[in-house]
Amino acid sequence: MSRVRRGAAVFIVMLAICCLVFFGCGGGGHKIGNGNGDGNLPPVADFVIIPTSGTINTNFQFDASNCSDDQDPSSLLEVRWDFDSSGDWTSWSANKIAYHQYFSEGTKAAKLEVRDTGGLKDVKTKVLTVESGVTTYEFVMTWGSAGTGDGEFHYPRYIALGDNGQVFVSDANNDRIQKFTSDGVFLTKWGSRGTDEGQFDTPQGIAVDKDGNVYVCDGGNHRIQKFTPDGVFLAKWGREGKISGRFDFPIDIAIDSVGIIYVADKFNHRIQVFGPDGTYIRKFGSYGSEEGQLRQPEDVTLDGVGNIYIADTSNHRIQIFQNDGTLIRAFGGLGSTNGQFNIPWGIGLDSDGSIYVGDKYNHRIQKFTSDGVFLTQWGSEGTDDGYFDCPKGIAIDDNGNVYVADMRNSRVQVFRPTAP
Ligand SMILES: [Ca+2]
Ligand SMILES: [Ca+2]
Repeated sequence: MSRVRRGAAVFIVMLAICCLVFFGCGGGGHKIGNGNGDGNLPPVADFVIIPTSGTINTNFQFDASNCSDDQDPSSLLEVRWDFDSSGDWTSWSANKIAYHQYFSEGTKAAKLEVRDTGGLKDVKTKVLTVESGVTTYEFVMTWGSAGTGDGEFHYPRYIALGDNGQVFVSDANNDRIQKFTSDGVFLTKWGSRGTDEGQFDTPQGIAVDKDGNVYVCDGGNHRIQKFTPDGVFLAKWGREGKISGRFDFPIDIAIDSVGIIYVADKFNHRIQVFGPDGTYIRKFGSYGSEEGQLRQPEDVTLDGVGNIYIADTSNHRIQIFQNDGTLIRAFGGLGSTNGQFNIPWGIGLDSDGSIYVGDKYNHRIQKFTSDGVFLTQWGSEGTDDGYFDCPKGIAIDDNGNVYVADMRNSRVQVFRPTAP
């Protein structure tokens, strides 16, 4: 056989093999099988993501129930997931529903792989966007200006909200309490400079009990005074001193659901606890910078389960205690970056347990999770709407609106949360 004819024969054999592969195994060219001769086809991967977009708080549901196959019912197909295309796959499972939460914002490429009982596979990728989900705050309204008239202030310090949304403000350097509607309409006022019942020396923290009665820290008189919702004097207790039950400038007050009263006793560097009638019960805290110690605490606030949040002001931190005085956690430190403070001296808690802090010389409000993780902050020094000059007391209503005593601007400012 000549070299040419032998080459032609090889070519024909090769062509025959190609045809056999193409038509024999390919089933006439309209199907591609697995090579086992059973005609099995790969499954088709498909899935939906619910919701289609979300935040770092969203637990996304991934549903691959719509995967299909030529031979196997969906129940026999197995799936696995790589939720962020990291190469880190879940285990194979016949369960078509999976859940995943993303802890960082950004665009994610979620991958599904499906396989049939013959081992044939298919992959599908879908892209979703995860937002940060952090609520921000926008200015709503302000009221007040420097002065002594109704609705005017001289260095307002603390704010408390009544059951019907009334806003009580300690107008400290005017030695009085003022009461407003939630829209800032002046309702009433009481108090003047002095030591008689119903008079004040720079009133500070305010608390409203379940009956609507108003407790006021009468700082310079080293006592607590109790009033009706309209300011009629009811009771008082305390005098200057270091022993239990006495005060050295009581500056903030909080009342729990059964009427137990907590007082931040500023220059005694402690929290004192009283019964509803002012009977001394116990105290905790001592001067120092170790964990659990206090230096000039200026705010005490309670959450719904009785934990105690303290602005440990001169230590530039927030400390959270259990009801028995055991420290849960401390966070903060002197500075101006997120999560640091320069004289934190006001605390607000919302119904979700988030913590708001009046950060005096950083002229801003900072918001944290109940675990003390920084969430957001707003404000800087100034006199325009939304700016602050030493923001102090904070109160949050049931709708998440944040009321701030903007001390050296002698006004109240209100902010509302905006959906992320
Ligand atoms: Ca198949
Ligand atoms: Ca408080």
